[in-house]
Amino acid sequence: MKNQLVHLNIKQIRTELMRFMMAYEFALEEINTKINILQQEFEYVHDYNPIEHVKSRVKSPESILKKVKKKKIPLNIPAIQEKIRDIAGIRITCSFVTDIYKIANMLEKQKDITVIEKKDYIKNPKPNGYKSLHLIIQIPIFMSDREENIYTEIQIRTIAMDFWASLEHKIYYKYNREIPQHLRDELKDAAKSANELDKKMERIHREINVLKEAEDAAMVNDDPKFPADLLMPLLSESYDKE
Ligand code: 0O2
Repeated sequence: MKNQLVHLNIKQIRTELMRFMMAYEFALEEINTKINILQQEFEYVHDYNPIEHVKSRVKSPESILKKVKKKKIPLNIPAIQEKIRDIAGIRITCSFVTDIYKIANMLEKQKDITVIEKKDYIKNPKPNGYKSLHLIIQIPIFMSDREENIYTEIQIRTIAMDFWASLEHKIYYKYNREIPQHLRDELKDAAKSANELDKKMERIHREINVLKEAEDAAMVNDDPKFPADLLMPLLSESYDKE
């Protein structure tokens, strides 16, 4: 009888743990779908893709437990859900800095996303040179018998910022969090170069855009798939009133 009870409890705990982890997977699926839609629509309307790539991950149980210990969080599911807000994480890499804010703004405006916290390490970089826009959001997940609001961390950065952060992350762990001063200086210098590259690339992009817009405007009247004279009524006032 006692054995049966222990077995039952272990089964219950296992089910709860599975549900706990699955909720984060579902949150990531929801957000990935949102990003995918934004990406496709943006590309169609603006003829360019502001997102280079997207990576997502659920923190491993080992990393969660490490953080629980480090932050002295009580070892129970509700406390962990409330206090560790980056169990689900998404990293969006954009082409240009302006795209970062556009993407953040498009996500923030969605009705089912609640922004809990925003850290702008682009306007206020970390002392080591780290740059990125971080959003902690909550998104509802609907399961068979419950609805849960799941915290997710979204990091948005440029390719140059991402390149810098990945290298710094490797060095940080290689030196067990104590990076020698000369490497810290080099990293700071590299962060400055990455920043200059971002600015230069954005300038070039803007210049090309002006040329492209002029070309598009000239071409639009000649597109046989969308004959301007037939489509004009769609935009006219009389059509709006009908
Ligand atoms: P990992 O291994 O990437 O998951 P928190 O500890 O998250 O509750 P914190 O540190 O105030 O609170 O959060 P912050 O500043 O928003 O940083 C969260 C995440 O941003 C980090 O997660 C890193 O992924 C990234 N990050 C922040 N600062 C740096 C930095 O200086 N260099 C690099 N390379 N990444 C950074 P984790 O959990 O620390 O690490």
